[in-house]
Amino acid sequence: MVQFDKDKKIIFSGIQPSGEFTIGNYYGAIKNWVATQEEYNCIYSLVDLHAITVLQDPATLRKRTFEEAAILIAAGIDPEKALLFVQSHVSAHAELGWILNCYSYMGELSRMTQFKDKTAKASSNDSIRVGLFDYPVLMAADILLYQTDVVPVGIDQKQHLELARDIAQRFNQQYSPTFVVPEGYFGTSGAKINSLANPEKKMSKSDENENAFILMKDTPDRIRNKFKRAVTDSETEIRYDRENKPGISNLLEIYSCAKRVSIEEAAKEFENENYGNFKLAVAEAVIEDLKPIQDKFAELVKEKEYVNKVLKESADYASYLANKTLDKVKRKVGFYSTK
Ligand code: AQP
Repeated sequence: MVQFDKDKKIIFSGIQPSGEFTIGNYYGAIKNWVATQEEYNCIYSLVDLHAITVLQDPATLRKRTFEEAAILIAAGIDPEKALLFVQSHVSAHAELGWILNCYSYMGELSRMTQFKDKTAKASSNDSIRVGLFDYPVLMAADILLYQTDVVPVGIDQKQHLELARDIAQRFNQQYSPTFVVPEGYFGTSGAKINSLANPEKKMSKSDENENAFILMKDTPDRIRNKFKRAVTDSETEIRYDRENKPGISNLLEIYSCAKRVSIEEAAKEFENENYGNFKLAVAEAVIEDLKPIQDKFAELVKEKEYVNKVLKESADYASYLANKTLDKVKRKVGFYSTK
C-alpha cells in the first residue's frame, strides 16, 4: 500500500483507455512513469472520463480498462510506490471538473488547438460532443485535485497545462491560495513515436489503420508483419533526418528506445544495411523489449482479484487526497455543508 512521502513532489499523469496501449504510449509516457516512481509521489490514472469524449463500445471499454491497468503494472508501475486507479472511481474528478467549468471561459477553450484539430473534419457543431470541447477543464481538475507539483506532458499538451495553470491562478486570486500551480515537465527522455503508416503523424492507439501502430500486446508475428509494411521512402540510405526521411527516422527512434542506445548509435549500426533487414532488426528489438511485459501481463490477467485490489486501494487513497482539495473548494465557493 502506497504511503506518500511529504518531502517528495507530486506528479499526476493520465492515460486514456481509448484503445490498447501502443509503443508510442510506452516509450513516450509509461517508461517515464516507471522511472519517476522513486523520486516523486506518483499518481497515475486510467482516465476513462476522458475516453468517453469519443464514443466507446461499453463492453470493450470495460474489458480494456482492466487489461490496460494490468499492462501498466506489467510494465513496471509498482503499486507499492505509485497510485494507479481508474478516474471514474474517484468522483471528485467529475465534481471539481464541473466547478471549474464555472471558472473557465468559452474563449479560452475555443483556442485549444487540439480541439480544433480533432474537430476539423466535423461537418457541423451538431456532431461535436461538448465533452470533447470541455475536456481540458476536466484535465485541469485531474491535476489540481492532488495539489500536483509536476505534470509530465508532451508538447501537444502544453496548451492544456497552461489552461490548468490559468484556472488555478484565477481561483487562487478570486478566493485565497487553494491550488498548487503546477509546472510542466517536458522531459527530453520521452520519445515521440510516429505512425508506421504515416510517419509524419503521431502513432495513436485509436488510429483506424491497425498497421499504423504496434500494441504493447501484439504477438511477435504481428509485430514483424507491421514493421515489414512500415512506410519508408524511395532511397536506400539509413540516416536520421526527421524532415526528409520521416519513416526511417521513426524506425531509428523506435530501435533506440527498444535497445536503449542513442539514435546516433542506432544510425551508425545500420549505415550499411538495407531497409528490409533494418526493419526486421527493429521488429526483433521491439519483440525482445516487450517480451517480459507480455509474460507478466499474461500472469496478471489471471489474477483479476490482485489487479482489482490495486485499483481499489489506489482509488481509496486518491479519493482521500482529492476530497481534501474538493472540500476546500466547496467551502470557498459557498456550498452549504451539514458538517
Ligand atoms: N506516439 C506517441 N509518442 C509518444 N508519446 C505518446 N503518447 C501518446 N502517443 C504517443 C503519450 O501517451 C500518454 C497518454 O496518452 P493519452 O492516452 O492520454 O492520449 P493521447 O496522447 O491522445 O494518446 P493516443 O495514443 O494518441 O490516444 P488516442 O488515439 O485515443 O487519442 C501521453 O503522455 C501522451 O503524450
